[in-house]
Amino acid sequence: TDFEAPPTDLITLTRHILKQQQELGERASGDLTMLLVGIQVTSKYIASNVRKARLINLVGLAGAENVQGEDQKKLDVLSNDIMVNALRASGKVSVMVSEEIDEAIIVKGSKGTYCVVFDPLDGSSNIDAGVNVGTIFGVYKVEEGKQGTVENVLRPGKEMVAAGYTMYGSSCNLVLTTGQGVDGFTLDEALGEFILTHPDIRIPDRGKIYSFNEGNSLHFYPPTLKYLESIKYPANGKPYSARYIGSMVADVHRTLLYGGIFGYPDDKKSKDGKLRMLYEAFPMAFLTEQAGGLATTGTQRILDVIPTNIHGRCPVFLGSKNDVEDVMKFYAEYD
Ligand code: AHM
Ligand code: MG
Repeated sequence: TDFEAPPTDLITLTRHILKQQQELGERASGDLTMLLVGIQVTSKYIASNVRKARLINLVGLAGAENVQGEDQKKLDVLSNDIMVNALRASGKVSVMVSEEIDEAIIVKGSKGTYCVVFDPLDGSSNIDAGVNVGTIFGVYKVEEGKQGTVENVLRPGKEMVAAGYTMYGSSCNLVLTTGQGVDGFTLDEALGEFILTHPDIRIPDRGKIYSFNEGNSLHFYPPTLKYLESIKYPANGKPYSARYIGSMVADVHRTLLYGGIFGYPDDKKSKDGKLRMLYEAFPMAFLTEQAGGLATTGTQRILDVIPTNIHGRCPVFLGSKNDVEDVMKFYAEYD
């Protein structure tokens, strides 16, 4: 068999972030670099716990409900504590918002110039079955004179300076944007390093896959139903394939790589849909746009929505440009 020498010039996530910082020259203080390096460590630690969960009795419920009234799993609580502790210790963060915590966390006395919003372990319904879950995060820079206030995170997603997710699946992948495109990294467990494996991810302009929880069809509004009908019964006789994992990180990851559309619409039961703006919709919309795709509520660009509540929700359709434009046409007809 042929021997292929391993690569000798690995681009680690840290190297990549440092290079981006150097390219910004004097404008960059290095604080965002430190912060992202900190987030990278939390992802490795969460990944290691997710992998061992069944063995060390970390599966199942923690016995409490979070602010959304959902049962918290042990791994949700653990992942949240890992993120909060690491971000607090970084010294770079003055405000945090976590899906698992009711109020925004104001880091007392922090001179940190960043705010981080995150869902420490998204897709928790999948944990106990060993199906992919992930961490989602977004970063805002503190506004002048607004140090340590919640107003800093009640801002539209277009003001985020970085966003990303880590997917805990058959491999552990971290996908990041700092507004200069999207890059994907894979954790090499032997090295304990995220290695650049997916440089400059570009989402295809059109895909062949749709990803919706169609079990909610009874509640869906006409534009969503008509759109779904159009891709299931197309004039060209080539319907789309369905793929729905129920972990946003995994469904979005596949959409970025293969193209197509992911949707969690508003409907008669959930007036703003299910997904949370700050730490689900905005980071994923930022990544999608940076990869050349689109992200809309149906009627509005997601990144333009102004949140009024840290746990507020919005409808989400994101993915390949042409596919998302098709949904928008159906919404425009019914407006
Ligand atoms: P969670 O934050 O409680 O895990 O819920 C968010 C998840 C997303 O990952 C996923 O896209 C969605 O909920 C799936 O919802 P449903 O089970 O209604 O299809
Ligand atoms: Mg979530």
